[in-house]
Amino acid sequence: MPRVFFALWPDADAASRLHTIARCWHEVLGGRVMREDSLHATLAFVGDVAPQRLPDLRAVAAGIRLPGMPLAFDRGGCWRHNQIAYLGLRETPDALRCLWSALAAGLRAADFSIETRPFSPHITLLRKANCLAFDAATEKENPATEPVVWSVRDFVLVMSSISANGSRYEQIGAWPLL
Ligand code: 2AM
Repeated sequence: MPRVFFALWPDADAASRLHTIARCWHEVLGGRVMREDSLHATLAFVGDVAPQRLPDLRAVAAGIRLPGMPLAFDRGGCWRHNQIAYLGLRETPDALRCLWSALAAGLRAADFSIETRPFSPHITLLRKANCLAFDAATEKENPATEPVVWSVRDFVLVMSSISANGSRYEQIGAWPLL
Protein backbone atom coordinates (compact mmCIF):
# COMPACT_ATOMS: atom_id res chain seq x y z
CA MET A 1 0.00 0.00 0.00
CA PRO A 2 1.31 3.47 -0.78
CA ARG A 3 2.61 5.37 2.26
CA VAL A 4 1.72 9.02 1.77
CA PHE A 5 1.84 12.43 3.38
CA PHE A 6 1.07 16.05 2.53
CA ALA A 7 3.99 18.44 2.70
CA LEU A 8 5.45 21.82 1.84
CA TRP A 9 8.41 21.52 -0.51
CA PRO A 10 11.13 24.22 -0.49
CA ASP A 11 12.20 25.89 -3.72
CA ALA A 12 15.67 25.05 -5.06
CA ASP A 13 17.37 27.99 -3.38
CA ALA A 14 15.88 27.25 0.04
CA ALA A 15 16.66 23.53 -0.33
CA SER A 16 20.26 24.36 -1.12
CA ARG A 17 20.59 26.58 1.96
CA LEU A 18 18.92 23.96 4.15
CA HIS A 19 21.31 21.32 2.85
CA THR A 20 24.28 23.55 3.60
CA ILE A 21 23.08 23.92 7.19
CA ALA A 22 22.54 20.15 7.40
CA ARG A 23 26.13 19.46 6.27
CA CYS A 24 27.43 22.00 8.77
CA TRP A 25 25.49 20.40 11.64
CA HIS A 26 26.59 16.95 10.50
CA GLU A 27 30.21 17.82 11.25
CA VAL A 28 29.32 18.11 14.94
CA LEU A 29 26.20 16.03 15.42
CA GLY A 30 27.01 13.11 13.12
CA GLY A 31 24.05 11.05 11.97
CA ARG A 32 22.67 10.96 8.46
CA VAL A 33 22.21 14.06 6.28
CA MET A 34 18.87 14.21 4.45
CA ARG A 35 19.26 14.44 0.70
CA GLU A 36 18.79 17.95 -0.71
CA ASP A 37 15.98 16.84 -3.01
CA SER A 38 14.08 15.21 -0.16
CA LEU A 39 13.89 18.14 2.27
CA HIS A 40 10.32 19.10 3.22
CA ALA A 41 7.98 20.12 6.02
CA THR A 42 5.17 17.62 6.65
CA LEU A 43 1.65 19.06 6.89
CA ALA A 44 -0.23 15.82 7.48
CA PHE A 45 1.13 12.30 7.66
CA VAL A 46 -1.56 9.96 6.33
CA GLY A 47 0.41 6.70 6.30
CA ASP A 48 -0.56 3.56 4.38
CA VAL A 49 -3.49 4.14 2.04
CA ALA A 50 -5.19 1.70 -0.31
CA PRO A 51 -4.55 2.79 -3.93
CA GLN A 52 -8.29 3.13 -4.58
CA ARG A 53 -8.46 5.76 -1.81
CA LEU A 54 -5.92 8.07 -3.49
CA PRO A 55 -8.63 9.95 -5.45
CA ASP A 56 -10.36 10.74 -2.14
CA LEU A 57 -7.11 12.19 -0.82
CA ARG A 58 -6.76 14.31 -3.94
CA ALA A 59 -10.34 15.53 -3.56
CA VAL A 60 -9.61 16.73 -0.02
CA ALA A 61 -6.59 18.66 -1.27
CA ALA A 62 -8.46 20.12 -4.24
CA GLY A 63 -11.14 21.47 -1.89
CA ILE A 64 -8.67 23.73 -0.09
CA ARG A 65 -8.75 27.39 -1.15
CA LEU A 66 -6.35 29.27 1.04
CA PRO A 67 -3.62 31.85 0.57
CA GLY A 68 0.08 31.10 0.28
CA MET A 69 2.55 32.64 2.68
CA PRO A 70 6.23 33.36 3.20
CA LEU A 71 7.81 31.02 5.74
CA ALA A 72 11.00 31.77 7.64
CA PHE A 73 12.68 28.69 9.09
CA ASP A 74 14.68 30.29 11.85
CA ARG A 75 14.79 27.93 14.83
CA GLY A 76 17.15 25.00 15.04
CA GLY A 77 16.44 22.10 17.36
CA CYS A 78 17.25 18.47 18.08
CA TRP A 79 14.71 16.02 19.50
CA ARG A 80 16.42 13.52 21.74
CA HIS A 81 13.58 10.98 21.67
CA ASN A 82 13.95 10.39 17.91
CA GLN A 83 17.43 11.89 17.29
CA ILE A 84 16.14 14.30 14.66
CA ALA A 85 17.94 17.60 14.11
CA TYR A 86 15.57 20.03 12.44
CA LEU A 87 14.89 23.59 11.46
CA GLY A 88 11.53 24.98 12.61
CA LEU A 89 9.76 28.28 12.98
CA ARG A 90 10.00 30.67 15.90
CA GLU A 91 6.47 31.81 15.00
CA THR A 92 3.90 29.73 13.12
CA PRO A 93 2.02 32.14 10.82
CA ASP A 94 -1.79 32.06 11.03
CA ALA A 95 -1.95 31.18 7.32
CA LEU A 96 0.11 28.03 7.92
CA ARG A 97 -1.91 26.96 10.95
CA CYS A 98 -5.06 27.55 8.92
CA LEU A 99 -3.78 25.37 6.05
CA TRP A 100 -2.84 22.61 8.48
CA SER A 101 -6.20 22.65 10.25
CA ALA A 102 -8.17 22.76 6.99
CA LEU A 103 -6.26 19.77 5.67
CA ALA A 104 -6.65 17.85 8.93
CA ALA A 105 -10.39 18.57 9.04
CA GLY A 106 -10.84 17.54 5.41
CA LEU A 107 -8.93 14.31 5.97
CA ARG A 108 -10.94 13.41 9.04
CA ALA A 109 -14.20 14.19 7.25
CA ALA A 110 -13.11 11.83 4.46
CA ASP A 111 -12.39 9.11 7.02
CA PHE A 112 -8.60 9.17 6.94
CA SER A 113 -6.95 8.68 10.30
CA ILE A 114 -4.20 11.20 10.78
CA GLU A 115 -1.65 12.23 13.34
CA THR A 116 -3.20 13.71 16.49
CA ARG A 117 -0.05 15.34 17.90
CA PRO A 118 -0.02 19.15 18.00
CA PHE A 119 1.29 20.76 14.80
CA SER A 120 5.03 21.25 15.00
CA PRO A 121 6.20 22.47 11.59
CA HIS A 122 9.80 21.46 10.94
CA ILE A 123 12.22 20.30 8.30
CA THR A 124 14.27 17.27 9.29
CA LEU A 125 17.90 17.91 8.40
CA LEU A 126 19.65 14.97 10.12
CA ARG A 127 18.54 11.62 11.46
CA LYS A 128 20.41 9.70 14.18
CA ALA A 129 21.91 12.99 15.29
CA ASN A 130 23.82 13.32 18.54
CA CYS A 131 21.48 15.79 20.20
CA LEU A 132 23.69 16.05 23.29
CA ALA A 133 26.16 17.95 21.13
CA PHE A 134 23.51 20.20 19.64
CA ASP A 135 23.14 22.93 22.27
CA ALA A 136 26.85 23.58 22.57
CA ALA A 137 27.39 23.44 18.83
CA THR A 138 24.63 25.81 17.83
CA GLU A 139 24.12 27.98 20.91
CA LYS A 140 20.56 26.63 20.75
CA GLU A 141 19.84 28.60 17.60
CA ASN A 142 19.94 28.35 13.85
CA PRO A 143 23.63 28.78 13.05
CA ALA A 144 22.81 30.34 9.67
CA THR A 145 23.14 34.12 9.67
CA GLU A 146 19.74 34.56 8.10
CA PRO A 147 16.55 32.50 8.33
CA VAL A 148 15.84 30.17 5.43
CA VAL A 149 12.85 31.81 3.79
CA TRP A 150 10.69 30.68 0.92
CA SER A 151 7.40 31.77 -0.47
CA VAL A 152 4.95 28.89 -0.13
CA ARG A 153 2.75 28.78 -3.21
CA ASP A 154 1.50 25.21 -3.14
CA PHE A 155 1.40 22.01 -1.13
CA VAL A 156 2.14 18.51 -2.36
CA LEU A 157 1.15 14.89 -1.84
CA VAL A 158 4.17 12.64 -1.48
CA MET A 159 4.54 8.89 -1.69
CA SER A 160 7.29 7.44 0.47
CA SER A 161 9.04 4.14 -0.08
CA ILE A 162 11.78 2.60 1.99
CA SER A 163 15.02 1.63 0.27
CA ALA A 164 18.42 0.52 1.52
CA ASN A 165 19.54 4.19 1.52
CA GLY A 166 16.60 5.43 3.60
CA SER A 167 13.24 6.80 2.46
CA ARG A 168 12.65 7.86 -1.13
CA TYR A 169 9.98 10.44 -1.84
CA GLU A 170 7.98 10.96 -5.00
CA GLN A 171 5.55 13.85 -5.44
CA ILE A 172 2.27 12.49 -6.78
CA GLY A 173 0.19 15.67 -6.65
CA ALA A 174 0.45 19.42 -6.10
CA TRP A 175 -2.23 22.01 -5.33
CA PRO A 176 -1.77 25.75 -5.59
CA LEU A 177 -2.38 28.19 -2.79
CA LEU A 178 -4.01 31.47 -3.81
P1 2AM B 1 10.03 13.53 10.51
O1 2AM B 1 10.90 14.07 9.43
O2 2AM B 1 9.91 14.41 11.70
O3 2AM B 1 10.38 12.10 10.87
C1 2AM B 1 7.85 11.20 5.89
O4 2AM B 1 8.20 10.17 6.74
C2 2AM B 1 7.48 12.44 6.64
O5 2AM B 1 6.37 12.19 7.50
C3 2AM B 1 8.56 13.00 7.51
O6 2AM B 1 8.51 14.41 7.43
C4 2AM B 1 8.21 12.53 8.90
O7 2AM B 1 8.54 13.45 9.89
C5 2AM B 1 6.72 12.45 8.82
N1 2AM B 1 6.21 11.37 9.64
C6 2AM B 1 6.60 10.08 9.61
N2 2AM B 1 5.86 9.35 10.48
C7 2AM B 1 5.00 10.19 11.04
C8 2AM B 1 3.98 10.05 12.02
N3 2AM B 1 3.67 8.88 12.58
N4 2AM B 1 3.32 11.14 12.38
C9 2AM B 1 3.61 12.34 11.84
N5 2AM B 1 4.54 12.56 10.91
C10 2AM B 1 5.24 11.49 10.52
